[in-house]
Amino acid sequence: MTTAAELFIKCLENEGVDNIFGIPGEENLYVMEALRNSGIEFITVRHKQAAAFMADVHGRLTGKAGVCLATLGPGATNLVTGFADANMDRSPVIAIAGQGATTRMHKESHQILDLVNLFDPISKNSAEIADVEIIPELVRKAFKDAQAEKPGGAFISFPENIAGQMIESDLTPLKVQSPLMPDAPEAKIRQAAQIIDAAQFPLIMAGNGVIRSSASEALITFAEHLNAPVAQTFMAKGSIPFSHPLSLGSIGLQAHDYVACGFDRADVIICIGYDMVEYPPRLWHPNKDKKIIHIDQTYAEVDAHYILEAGVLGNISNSLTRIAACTTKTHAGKTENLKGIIQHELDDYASNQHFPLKPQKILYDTRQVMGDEDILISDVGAHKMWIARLHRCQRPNTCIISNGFASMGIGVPGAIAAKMACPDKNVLTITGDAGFMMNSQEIETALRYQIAIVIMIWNDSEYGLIKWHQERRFGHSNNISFNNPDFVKYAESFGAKGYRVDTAQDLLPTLEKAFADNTVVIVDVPVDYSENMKLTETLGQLVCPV
Ligand SMILES: Cc1ncc(C[n+]2csc(CCOP(=O)(O)OP(=O)(O)O)c2C)c(N)n1
Repeated sequence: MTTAAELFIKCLENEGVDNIFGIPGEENLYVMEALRNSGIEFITVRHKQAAAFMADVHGRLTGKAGVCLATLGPGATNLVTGFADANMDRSPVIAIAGQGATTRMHKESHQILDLVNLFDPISKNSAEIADVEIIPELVRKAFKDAQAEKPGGAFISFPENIAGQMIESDLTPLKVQSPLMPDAPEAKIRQAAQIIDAAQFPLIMAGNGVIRSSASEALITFAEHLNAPVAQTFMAKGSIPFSHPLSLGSIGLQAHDYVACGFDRADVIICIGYDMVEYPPRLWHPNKDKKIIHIDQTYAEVDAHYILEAGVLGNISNSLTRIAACTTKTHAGKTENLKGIIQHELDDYASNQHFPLKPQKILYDTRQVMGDEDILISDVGAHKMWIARLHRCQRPNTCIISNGFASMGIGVPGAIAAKMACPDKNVLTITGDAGFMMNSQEIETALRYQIAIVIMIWNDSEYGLIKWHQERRFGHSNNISFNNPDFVKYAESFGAKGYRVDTAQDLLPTLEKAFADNTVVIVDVPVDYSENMKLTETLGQLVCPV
């Protein structure tokens, strides 16, 4: 005889879960007890929001659902932001919350809240284990829904009286069947090829779906075959190496960036794994004058600025290979001007000695220290915009940016999950000082589990991105300043290491030392955000090179 909680944990093992991020609570005592005898490691964290962000980044990097756990009421509500972030960033995540006994859920009762309804609008599937009999089905369905394209969140509420029930029947986990994405119909492949052959300047926009479906190699071959330039959304950075001659860089800054110039000239845009949650079509297709080809595993969202000339649904790599085989024309490519400007911008700052440091200089040096396979996790703020534009990302899944829900606070927990998933890689998070303080408590978690990460804080004592927006809109800013702790002492108080960068030439050796320390290290970098408005002015006056 086993408990329902033991069966539940067996079902998680059956799904290949190796760790759960969370905080134990009174209503999941049976689940915690069942975990003791399982092969699953429970990572005890300091805030449930961080647990959800960890599951989020785990899901994004591995393609397998990350799992987080909390208790009922306030424990579950604490999961919400990180879970919503995963759901909208299309990362597979399972959130499990304890719940009060079913005998008290129909009335006002201590800490009871309708969790299934709370999570419903922020998940693909939200359900309660109302009976032990349904555990194998419910768990299989949660994982299947979370991991199917487009991936997202599944929520499971587990009432404590059900979790503790003894099971006499022979309930066992259901067989896991991985769905195979079918190939696109031939007629659609030919239609797309004809449109591309007839194009003057086809341009490829790669989205996160390329990375999720491991289609990077097929994308590169496709672009080379067509000799067509490739822009990437923030979440598709690395789908083609920055150094590739056909790579335009990242698109998504809500202004007329250099990369957008490629869009102005293009008559056909080939969107591959593109997700408009990242970058709305009206920003890159304001005049509705281009032909759009949608190549993805799911059908396109409806948008007045995203009316398709052709939709090719199916396995992305297979579609790209077959479309390329049907095309006969090689195109102009011709991206040197655009690419050159961005590379120039970086090179110009390579030996900039200004203090506080310029964002361009920080990102130049960061790339010098990080190997192509090392992972950078961005938090959310002005620093994210600079990372998206200027971080030269070479490989898929080596620059993680949240750009669907785009929640601050992902940096530190995200870095912890990334290092756990990829222990052989160096992991750096770049975070604003505000976003850092939202989940800085997880430094203790990282130290306790001996997870070595480097946390670089861009220190401006302000909500930098909001100041940027206020100045752009109104010419002044208000209510965006705050004071910071001494970040070096803060790090040391946890038993971590802390370094402050006092001159521009300090940064490179400090970063090298930080990675060599092989522990949790904070690097406090004063940043000169006067560059933000300068960038706005430059982009405002931008005339696209022809
Ligand atoms: C949880 C959350 N709250 C608020 C926002 C809105 N927001 C986006 S960036 C930002 C300021 C970020 O400041 P900081 O972390 O210091 O980074 P910086 O912009 O200075 O680089 C705010 C308030 C958000 N995206 N997520």
